[in-house]
Amino acid sequence: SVNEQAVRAASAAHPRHPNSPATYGTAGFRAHSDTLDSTMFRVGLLAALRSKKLAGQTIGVMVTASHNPEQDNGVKLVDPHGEMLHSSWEAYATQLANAPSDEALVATLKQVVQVAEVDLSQPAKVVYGHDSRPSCRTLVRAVVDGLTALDAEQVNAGLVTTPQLHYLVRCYNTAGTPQAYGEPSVEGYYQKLATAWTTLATGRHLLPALTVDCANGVGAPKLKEFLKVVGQDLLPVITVRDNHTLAGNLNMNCGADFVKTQQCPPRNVELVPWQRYASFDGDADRIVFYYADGTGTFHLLDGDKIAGLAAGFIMDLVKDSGLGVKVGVVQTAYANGASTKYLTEVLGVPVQCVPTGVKHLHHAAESFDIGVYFEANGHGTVLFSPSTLAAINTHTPASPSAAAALANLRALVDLINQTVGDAISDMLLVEVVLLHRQWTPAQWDAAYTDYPNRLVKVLVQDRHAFTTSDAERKVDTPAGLQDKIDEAVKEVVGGRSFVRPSGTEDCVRVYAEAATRSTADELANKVAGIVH
Ligand code: 16G
Ligand code: ZN
Repeated sequence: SVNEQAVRAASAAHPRHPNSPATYGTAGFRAHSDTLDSTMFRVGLLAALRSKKLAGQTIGVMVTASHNPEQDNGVKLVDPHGEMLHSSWEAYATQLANAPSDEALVATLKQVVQVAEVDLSQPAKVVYGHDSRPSCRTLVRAVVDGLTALDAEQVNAGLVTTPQLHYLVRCYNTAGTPQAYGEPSVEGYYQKLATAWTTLATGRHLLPALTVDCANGVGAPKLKEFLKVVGQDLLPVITVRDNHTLAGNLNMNCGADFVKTQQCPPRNVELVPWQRYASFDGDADRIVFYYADGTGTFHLLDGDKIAGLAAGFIMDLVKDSGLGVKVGVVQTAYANGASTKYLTEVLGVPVQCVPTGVKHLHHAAESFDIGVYFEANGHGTVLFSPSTLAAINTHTPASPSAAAALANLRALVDLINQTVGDAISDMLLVEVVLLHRQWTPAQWDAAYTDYPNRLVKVLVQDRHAFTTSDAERKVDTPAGLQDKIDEAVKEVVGGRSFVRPSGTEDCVRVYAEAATRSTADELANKVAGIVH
């Protein structure tokens, strides 16, 4: 049974903050760091229970608030395969976080043990890590207190990117099996990626250096560590916004979220025309690319563009190697209509649309032989099904060119972090394609031109009154709203618009797309007016 004494005593050292976050949402718990101490302690308890439930398999805990302001923090659990916590357990996280007192926490804990049928006699093992936020030190200590209260074995991964933590979890749980994913260490992660990169890049004509904005976050030291392993002579990269220790800098006027939402380079960065740039977000699980043309005009190469680039390249390798497997792409409603058109009509690849949130994309991508998924915001990866991996490993190529394609595909499997979107790994994926194609960013961009679009935030009385269906492309309630949106859309050439409640902020988001900048803006404002 639960050591109530130990839990109660430990909980007393982590009293609940009245403003601590109430729900475990798409991004886990996220809030101002001052409110999170009890939340972290309780997540430590839950991670231990989750591991026990899964017979002692290793669970991950990542302390980060990604692209949020530096004073915020957050926490997410990682399931054994390196994927997001199973949704059936999100409610337990919420229940534990909301218990009003130490006594109530003990009672809730016992209830979770019972409802989730956790066998407390099982062992527990948890690996935890954190991003570069100053608040992480004390918050990680609270997680550790939770783990200790339930006697979980602990591995401290220290300062890591979110995808590195996901990688570690999968490695621990597959070690010694035929599905072994890699050495369970950050060095093992670098080695795996560097070896794959070396295979794919050796003998190619190097492209000019890529400049990477690290959002002044954990991506900075980790990218630099990786570059040391792989060597600048094989991967020329210049890091900027790479000071993760100076307070006040994280995500400040830079990073993937800033670049994507502001549609401009990081503040005070003068882009050299036609050169390649990329931006990581604060925990290095998202990346976007961009460049300026000869007139200085900014061009964004977002998650949709990455999906198109990656899918086209992988389809070519599959065809050239003679493998009979199928590629599919997963997007959300935010994907630019021009990208969906390009994927279906030019590449001829099946595209599936799912609700926002990595877990939905990841899950859908698992149903393809090779599933490419990206959110427009730059989060995504590529998944290879078990049977596809077997085929890639055992296939006998029919010609030297088929053998070369197969060797590239094998290296690509190792280059891609299949547990979750990963800025470092996705950077390498894009760079491999550009290297092999000898493309400038403008040649990559030429695949299609984004339709003008606008995203607006609408503050409403109760965002939970808004429910959607058809992968968030239709609102079901409030009743009658969809009809009004349809009417507004009909009046605009090339119009498309949808409304969804945010999963991370107290607001409703309106997206609109149209043939021109001004009509896209008009449509967004009109629909926002209807929602309000
Ligand atoms: C979360 C999601 C991200 C999504 C975003 C949408 C994960 C790990 N993260 O950050 O994928 O794009 O929410 O935010 O699933 P919104 O619901 O506020 O629009
Ligand atoms: Zn992130």
